[in-house]
Amino acid sequence: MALFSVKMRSSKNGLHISGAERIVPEERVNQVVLSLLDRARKHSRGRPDFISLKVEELKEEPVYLKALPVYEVKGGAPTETLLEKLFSLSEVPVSLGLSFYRQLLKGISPSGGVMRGATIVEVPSGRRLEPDSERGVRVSYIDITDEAAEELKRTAGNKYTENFKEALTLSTKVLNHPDVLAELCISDDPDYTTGYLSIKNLGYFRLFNLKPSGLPLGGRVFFVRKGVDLKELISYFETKPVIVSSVSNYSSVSLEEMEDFR
Ligand code: WAQ
Ligand code: MG
Repeated sequence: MALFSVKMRSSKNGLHISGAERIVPEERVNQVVLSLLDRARKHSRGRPDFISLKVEELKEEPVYLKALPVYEVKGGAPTETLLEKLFSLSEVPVSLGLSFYRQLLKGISPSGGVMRGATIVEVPSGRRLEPDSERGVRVSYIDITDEAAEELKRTAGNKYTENFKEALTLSTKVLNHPDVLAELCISDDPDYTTGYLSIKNLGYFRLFNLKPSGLPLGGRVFFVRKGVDLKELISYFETKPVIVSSVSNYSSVSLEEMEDFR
């Protein structure tokens, strides 16, 4: 059965309000178009005056992936201490990781704001590789099956959010590329203070209070190996269809317990 990509984005007075995408079989396209339309109209950031819906048949078979294992990082230590520990478990030098964390909180685009996409950072040089640093690189053609989403809801319990589901889906695609070493993400939503650091071969570490409440800044950093084929990498992010079809474990970990990952 043919699969279709359905994408929605909305804006008001030219300013972005929301966006979402699904990958579904042909028979569910009508239903999904309506639900995305509904979602666009009811968004908390305002009533849009422009909604774009795009329906497109997939030209390529999707890759089906198991979601990254999720670890809630227990608090009790300063955020930078937790990040330092996590970066020390990755191939990203701690000082480089922390420096990009601070840049995200200051506004990482050349004009000092948020980027629409992510920055790609070469390890260990710290060189930024994305062709357009104002916009960044957007990951697209991603979805999670209803069954996997239900299972994620069950395992995450009261820590489940839609933002979390979508971020885990995106990060599972990103970390699946062999040259991606880690991804750091901070929401640009002023009230969404939970972010994450995903680390190759370890998983998705959820960090609460990664940014101060009220801050309208954030972004994503993809840390990649030196020598990566950049064109191939960007093409994978932008065009390869990926569906998360099962989940891994959901657990929590303290600063001390992180030593066990070494
Ligand atoms: N591809 C690449 N970068 C993106 C994309 C995309 N599709 N969408 C957003 N970004 C970048 C962009 O710079 C945004 O400013 C930034 O990421 C944050 O996007 O476990 O809500 O949609 O609960 O605000 C994390 C969930 C939620 C943590 C992240 O991101 C958890 C979130 P937002
Ligand atoms: Mg946002």
